[in-house]
Amino acid sequence: MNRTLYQFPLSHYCEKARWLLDFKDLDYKVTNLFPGAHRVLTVWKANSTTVPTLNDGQEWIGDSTEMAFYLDAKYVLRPLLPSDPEQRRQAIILEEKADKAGIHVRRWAYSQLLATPQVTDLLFDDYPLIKPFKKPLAPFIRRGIAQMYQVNPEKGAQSFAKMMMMAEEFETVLLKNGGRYLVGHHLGLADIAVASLYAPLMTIPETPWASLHASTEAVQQLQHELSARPLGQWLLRLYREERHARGNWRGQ
Ligand SMILES: N[C@@H](CCC(=O)N[C@@H](CS)C(=O)NCC(=O)O)C(=O)O
Repeated sequence: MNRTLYQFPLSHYCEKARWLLDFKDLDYKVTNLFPGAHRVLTVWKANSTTVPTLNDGQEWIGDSTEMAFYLDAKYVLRPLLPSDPEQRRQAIILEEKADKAGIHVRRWAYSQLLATPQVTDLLFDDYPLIKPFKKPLAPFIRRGIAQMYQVNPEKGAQSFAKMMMMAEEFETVLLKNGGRYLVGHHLGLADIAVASLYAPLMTIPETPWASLHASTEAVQQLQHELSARPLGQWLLRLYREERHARGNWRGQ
């Protein structure tokens, strides 16, 4: 197999990329890059500063949205985007919004959880060469993450408001479309983007974030609230019924 997804195990954009590949029924290897050092490879090969980065044969793609377009163009079975032009347009708009919401989900979640031992474990435990240095390195990595993603209580509160406002928008679209999918009558790019980018807020078995549920009161409270709402119930259903993971999020 000549297809590798480079990732951080904890990243929800990487979950989105894994789900895109799984949806397409493609085999792939998952390789973890360490935050910071990842740029050596991603900038060199894909001209991108972020993961997920996909290497598919001769091709390198350094962004999850570009990956979706690339995969749909190259592997035409099981389309991620609808063929109807209006639905296609809607799906692309929703996907872009989901990517923006993902930034707020990440900032809020880190503002609640960055200091917890569970997050430290998730940041280090899948890197056998670095794990032995977890204790001395953890404060530097936490500081780097806080700086890079502007994680602080004030920004966290703003992000909470934004991600909830966007959740409401997605929920309205979902309910208008019958409650099963965001666009049309099949799982597609918009669903995968929204579900994976909000997934860290829920307790979903076999995802990187399953261990975080009991971490803080605010997270528990939000999970409780989301689980009682259509969007949360939809997200849990998608994971239960339509997330057929082939690759292992832990990578190697
Ligand atoms: N627009 C990008 C966003 C990906 C992204 O934000 N990745 C984060 C991890 S969640 C990353 O690589 N951060 C490291 C960095 O910016 O140096 C995509 O959809 O692929």
